[in-house]
Amino acid sequence: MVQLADSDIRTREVLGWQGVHVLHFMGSSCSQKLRIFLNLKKIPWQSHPIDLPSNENMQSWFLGINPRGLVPVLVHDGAVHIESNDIIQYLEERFPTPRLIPAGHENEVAALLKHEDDLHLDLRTLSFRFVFAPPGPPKPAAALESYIAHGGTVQGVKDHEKQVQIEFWQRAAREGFTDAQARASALKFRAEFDALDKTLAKQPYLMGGHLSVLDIAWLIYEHRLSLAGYPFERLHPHVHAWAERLRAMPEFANEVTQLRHSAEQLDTIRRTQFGKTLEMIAGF
Ligand SMILES: N[C@@H](CCC(=O)N[C@@H](CS)C(=O)NCC(=O)O)C(=O)O
Repeated sequence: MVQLADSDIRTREVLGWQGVHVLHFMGSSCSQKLRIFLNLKKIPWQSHPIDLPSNENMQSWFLGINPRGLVPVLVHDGAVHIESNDIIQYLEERFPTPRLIPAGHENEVAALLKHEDDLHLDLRTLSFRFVFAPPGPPKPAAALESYIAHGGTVQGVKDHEKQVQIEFWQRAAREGFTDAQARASALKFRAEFDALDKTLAKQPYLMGGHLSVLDIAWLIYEHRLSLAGYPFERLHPHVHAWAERLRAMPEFANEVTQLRHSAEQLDTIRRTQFGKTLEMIAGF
């Protein structure tokens, strides 16, 4: 679990926040995952929107709460928790009903969520290439400089994960999101969703007969990749049917229907992205 140490937290006002507070962004996939979890659990929470497109997450107020500069962040009774999957596992312990991690499967679920999180930068690559499609570098140099200069620690030590983020944005500024990167990321997801499709051919949810956090986590990926033009219905029909069922539930629908672009804009981005769609680049 990543609960920050007192010395990591420079924005001291959050230490006085009582109850469940979430710093998040409407269109962020990890924030959507956490909000769906909170909806299903019916946990009351206070919202603190952080505007990623204007790089609010790279300014010192937010970096004083999460030195990684990432959303979502949970502040629970003055304790700061980062990393969406850790936040979810922490809240599952504190608010055990309804169960979204089956009893006795905590370690297995933790490993499966870690595997899902390891694909996050691949999701980001495909999102920036096919969904957000910014005309220039995704992070302006000034925002990136502020982020780098801030420093900060996680659990008292200099943070390796922040360096990973810096390198991701620096590379994006240098090279953009190339065909080769997009193809490699798409192929990773194809292998994952091939396996999930086999599972969902046999059972209604990823862990069997009941909805779990794994359904939430993978639905979020499926949803974003659908927006990027990934052909789920053709390649993974059971995943497609499962996703349609989940998206029809209000706890999911409220979080995934709001987009930064209209459907028409998305379609235009998809078709005009250097003249190439995800399907063409990945060879799907
Ligand atoms: N492993 C992290 C990943 C969090 C993450 O990358 N969040 C994205 C939004 S989905 C973010 O804050 N990006 C910062 C940015 O776009 O500047 C988690 O699960 O919380």
